[in-house]
Amino acid sequence: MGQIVYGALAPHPPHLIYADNPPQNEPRAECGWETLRWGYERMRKALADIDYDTIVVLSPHWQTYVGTHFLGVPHFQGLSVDPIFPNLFRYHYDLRVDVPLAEALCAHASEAGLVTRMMRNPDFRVDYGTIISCHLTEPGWRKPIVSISSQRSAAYYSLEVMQEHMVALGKATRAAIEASDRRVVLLASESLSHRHFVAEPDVPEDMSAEHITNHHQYLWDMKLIEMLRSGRCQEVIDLMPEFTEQAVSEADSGALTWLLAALDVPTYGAELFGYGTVIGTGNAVMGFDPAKGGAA
Ligand code: 2X7
Ligand code: FE2
Repeated sequence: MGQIVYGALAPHPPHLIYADNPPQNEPRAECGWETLRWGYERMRKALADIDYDTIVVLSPHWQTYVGTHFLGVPHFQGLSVDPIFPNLFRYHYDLRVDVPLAEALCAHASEAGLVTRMMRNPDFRVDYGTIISCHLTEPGWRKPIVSISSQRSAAYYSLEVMQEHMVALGKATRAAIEASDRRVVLLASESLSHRHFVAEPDVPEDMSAEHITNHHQYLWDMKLIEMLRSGRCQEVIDLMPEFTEQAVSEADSGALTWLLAALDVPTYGAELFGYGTVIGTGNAVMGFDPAKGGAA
């Protein structure tokens, strides 16, 4: 029987790749955003002790307006350029997809009443949210992935409709994985508060310019982190529409709601590996370990 062996909040600011200087990325940096990069390092250490087959990620930067889509081609290769930060992120990706698991997820979601589609275009450009969260979680790309689009029901209908869809998608994700033979790590690829500056310093990695955009956003980030750390995940789901609106959060993608629902709404705490701001947005790297019941 398959199993979800780990679930993480795994934000995807391109700045973290830029500052890490991996060979796949063209621009080079001196330093920057260490609290988050070291946070990912700690999460990778935690994952090193866990045996898993596939990473399943939901990203805000693959946006679909009619239903939820799943990558459905075994191999993708290309150049991903961040449209806002082409100076920081020009990344040559080469990744494998666990197509049978993607098809199982798609079928289960469809049976649950969601509109779904497999994405079979071999020339499709994989979104940078998927690439960055997967790279920072497993820089060796040794595991195949399943990438799930963000259905923009929050924008098209309302945050409440998004919540209903994502809870259903989370439950379907769990059921599909349990019916498979895969051990899976789930990633919700998103920032928490997401109000950002509209200009960057001359030296992008100049950390004297980096801080949260305002106190209000910081308070929301700390509130969410504290609730996740103490396993108050149903409260997080209940608060999500208000949080998303007030903190202009990337949770409008549905990624965090999906993650919590797929983990069966944990009552144990997530471990906080790191928190930091990126061009004013709030980002936390956090992991739920169902086997340990969470060690906050
Ligand atoms: O997509 C992003 C993000 N989520 C956070 C910060 C900066 C840039 O891009
Ligand atoms: Fe983003």
